[in-house]
Amino acid sequence: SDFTVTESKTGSCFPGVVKDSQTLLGIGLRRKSIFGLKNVDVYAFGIYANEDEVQKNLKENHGKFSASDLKENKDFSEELLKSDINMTVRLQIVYSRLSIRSVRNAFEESVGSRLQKFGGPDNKELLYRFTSQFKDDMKIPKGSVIELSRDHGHVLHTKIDGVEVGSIKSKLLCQSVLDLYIGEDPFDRQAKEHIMNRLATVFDE
Ligand code: DAO
Ligand code: DAO
Repeated sequence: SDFTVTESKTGSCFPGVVKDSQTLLGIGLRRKSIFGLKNVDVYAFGIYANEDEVQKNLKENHGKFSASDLKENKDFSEELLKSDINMTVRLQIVYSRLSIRSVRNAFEESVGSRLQKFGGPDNKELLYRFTSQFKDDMKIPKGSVIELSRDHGHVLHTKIDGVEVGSIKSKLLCQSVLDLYIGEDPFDRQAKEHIMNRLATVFDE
């Protein structure tokens, strides 16, 4: 399966499959308002998981639901976030003036709020451990590909253009990063819906 999917607004291409037979479940767009004025497209993203693994791990609890029940089921996405199932978020940068400073700031805001939501207020150290992976002299021009992947044992690996820049073992961090895309208040609602529909079909098989 060497197909690719193109995000239509930005032209970003996503491979159909990444490592360990994780297949593309859905794509979306991360936008951000700058100066409280205009929304800019920052990156396109694709979310991946091995569907057999999802089925094996979650079917026991959710097998009794039909696919359409599952789409409405908040517990299902929460369980997926907390689980130890391998998942990958692939980001393709479309904003051409991204500085490491603005990545750090955005991350403190987006991931920081999730760390607080799931783990309480004492997570500055964890946030700092993550952001200190980004060095000030790193460049992330338009077209850069960043991969965040959760591997067994709740290890979050960060890769930039195929090169690993660091890994952190933390269930809370993994859950918080995935929450941005498939949690309660996702960056791209339509993308989340699409991903959940796709996973629901796994349970019909
Ligand atoms: O130039 O300060 C600015 C505005 C750009 C907004 C950038 C948001 C960064 C979002 C996180 C990107 C993670 C790769
Ligand atoms: O979109 O708000 C957001 C956060 C997304 C997580 C991005 C982490 C990417 C880290 C890349 C560092 C590049 C030097």
